[in-house]
Amino acid sequence: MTETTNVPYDERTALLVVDVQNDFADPEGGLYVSGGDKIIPTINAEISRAAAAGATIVYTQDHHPEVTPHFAKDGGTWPVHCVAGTWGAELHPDLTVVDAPVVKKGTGGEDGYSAFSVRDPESGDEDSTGLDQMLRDQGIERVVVCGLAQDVCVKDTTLDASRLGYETTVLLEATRPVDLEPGDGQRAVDAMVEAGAQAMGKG
Ligand code: VGL
Ligand code: ZN
Repeated sequence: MTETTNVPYDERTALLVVDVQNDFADPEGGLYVSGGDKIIPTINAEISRAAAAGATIVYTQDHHPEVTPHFAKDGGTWPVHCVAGTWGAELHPDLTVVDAPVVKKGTGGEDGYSAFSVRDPESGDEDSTGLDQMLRDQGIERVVVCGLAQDVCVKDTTLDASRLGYETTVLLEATRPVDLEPGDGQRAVDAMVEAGAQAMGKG
């Protein structure tokens, strides 16, 4: 049975569906997050409840050039993933995609961990993705975060949302961690809660 949450969606709420892309959510993907495929039905149920309530829905897509200091082969941290124009960068085919904005992050070679901001891994310069302004223009006050990965992009998106003043909820049933180091997923939950976000459900 597909789990659903009891998050109350309304016109002032935005559901952020973070990086549900083949490289993270397909076992054949370049940076597969264990269980990433299993949460898609739960995410789809949230999307349908959010859409029915008139909430705003925003998808994000990790979107890297072939060469970027984000990748281990170029001096960074991660195996190659979500290269623009490849299968791995596409949203997972099982994800319900409604007519809604898609925020691409990392396109210029930056680390794009948060849906709200990107950061140059060498200079540390930060830049906005424009999402905060988009949500403010629509009168959004509450943000609900789901997707991948719990200890990377979901975490940074949730921390930013909370810092930017949104009433923020992360859906633990609809996210999974990379756990590069054992315990990263739980530490991410602790950090999100510490920042004032509500963690809903059991991961
Ligand atoms: C992500 C690692 C590297 C994510 C993106 O979407 O959580 N993780 N790039
Ligand atoms: Zn990435």
